[in-house]
Amino acid sequence: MSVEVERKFICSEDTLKTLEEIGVCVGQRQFHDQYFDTPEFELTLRDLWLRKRKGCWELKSPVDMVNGTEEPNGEGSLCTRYKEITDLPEIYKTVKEVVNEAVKEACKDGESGPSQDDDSWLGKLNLVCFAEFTTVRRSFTLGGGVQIDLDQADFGYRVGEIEVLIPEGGDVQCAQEKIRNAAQKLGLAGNERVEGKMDVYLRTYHPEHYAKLLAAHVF
Ligand code: V4E
Repeated sequence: MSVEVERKFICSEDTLKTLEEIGVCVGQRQFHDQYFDTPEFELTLRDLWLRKRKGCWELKSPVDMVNGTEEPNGEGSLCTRYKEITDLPEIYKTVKEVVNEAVKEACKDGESGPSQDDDSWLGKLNLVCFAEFTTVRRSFTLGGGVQIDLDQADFGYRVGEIEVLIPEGGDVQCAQEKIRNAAQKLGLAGNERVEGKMDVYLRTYHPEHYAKLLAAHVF
């Protein structure tokens, strides 16, 4: 399992020019994401993000700093850290643990577990699609395990992310340091949090869901 440490940024023309000078473009791809939750938002209110991308299931769950001594407004507060679970039985187990008791009970009998080509487990866990959009992504590498993605979502939002993948239990502070260096090279000055695609999607299309996540300090 890997942990994705990342910082989002708004890519100005100047930043793009610098990126094209100092980075290596490793390709462009397009993908469609579908995100799932219960009607009571039991997953997203816990900052759990279940999605299907290119036919594969992924669950992103937040990673806490063990000895987190982050200075406020430092790189740590700009970076998010999420564990990426891609093993479907593991995803199912994690999701089942957080959905409400009534649903859990209903799943107890004749439980066979999910399979990649059968999505009936979604209905059993009361999961419905609450967001779907397509992204065109251009990726660059800066070396040292630093990847930069420039995303254009089909609902009109553009955002960049600097990301470093580390193994679970790996050195988050080292990853944050690499991200800080990359941000400096790209001339990113601001210290304010930049919205992700989901923030903008929910704020625009599902303001009630968005308000609940804001109130729960997920966004
Ligand atoms: C973790 C998360 C969500 C799931 C989507 O994550 P994100 O990295 O924004 O999407 P994407 O398409 O870049 O995924 P990748 O290809 O890198 O795996 S939706 C909301 N969150 C939480 C979150 C947050 N609280 N704040 C910020 C700035 N981003 C994400």
